[in-house]
Amino acid sequence: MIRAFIFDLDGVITDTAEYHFRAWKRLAEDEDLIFTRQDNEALRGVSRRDSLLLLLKGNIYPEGQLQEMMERKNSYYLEFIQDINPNDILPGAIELLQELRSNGYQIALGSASKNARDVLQRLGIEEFFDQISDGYSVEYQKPAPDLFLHAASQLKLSPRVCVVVEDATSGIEAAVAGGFRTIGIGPLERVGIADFVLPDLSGVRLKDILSSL
Ligand code: B16
Ligand code: MG
Repeated sequence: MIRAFIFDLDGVITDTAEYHFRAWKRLAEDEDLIFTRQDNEALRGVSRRDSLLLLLKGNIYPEGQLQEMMERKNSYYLEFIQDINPNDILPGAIELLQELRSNGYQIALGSASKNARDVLQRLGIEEFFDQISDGYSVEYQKPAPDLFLHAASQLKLSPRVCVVVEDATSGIEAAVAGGFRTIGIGPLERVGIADFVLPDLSGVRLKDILSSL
């Protein structure tokens, strides 16, 4: 029996990936590094620190410089997300959240982002979430299962009765490792190991999910 849904944020509820890309791109330009949209795909769902390490392509930098670059990238990102508003919620997300709510399911957020609360607030959908697990909640980020386990334990539920909705390979791997049921959002080559794969949330109804898991 399913009792709760844990939603990823970027790529599932809203598309902040474009703003993350622009912010990393600007940092890369500052530092005379090459960073393409294709490089950005590997950063999907990956923490800020691990994203920076990928961008630096194995080159070693002192910790202080890494911290400064992460802060600079985040200041660019914060500039880009200033105008986020409820129109930026991806199709179908609100309808599904409403249906889950009215059917008594618990809802949590499981996002690697340290800006997740800010983004939820700008989207105007904080009230849907019983619990928020974000980039501050655990030390080890996806693909470690810790973030989703944190969300389940905050909800006081076993992973077996929670469904994780994720768009990143690292996120689905994290959920599988934690013993959750999974819905993958996106192409099969990215989220094919999920129990149920959907291109996006538009038109998705609770009964379709329950019959497919
Ligand atoms: P921040 P998600 C992830 O969000 C993004 O997909 C990823 O691109 C980003 O690096 C990560 O959050 C950390 O974000 O720099 O804001 O702390 O998909 O887990 O909702
Ligand atoms: Mg995501």
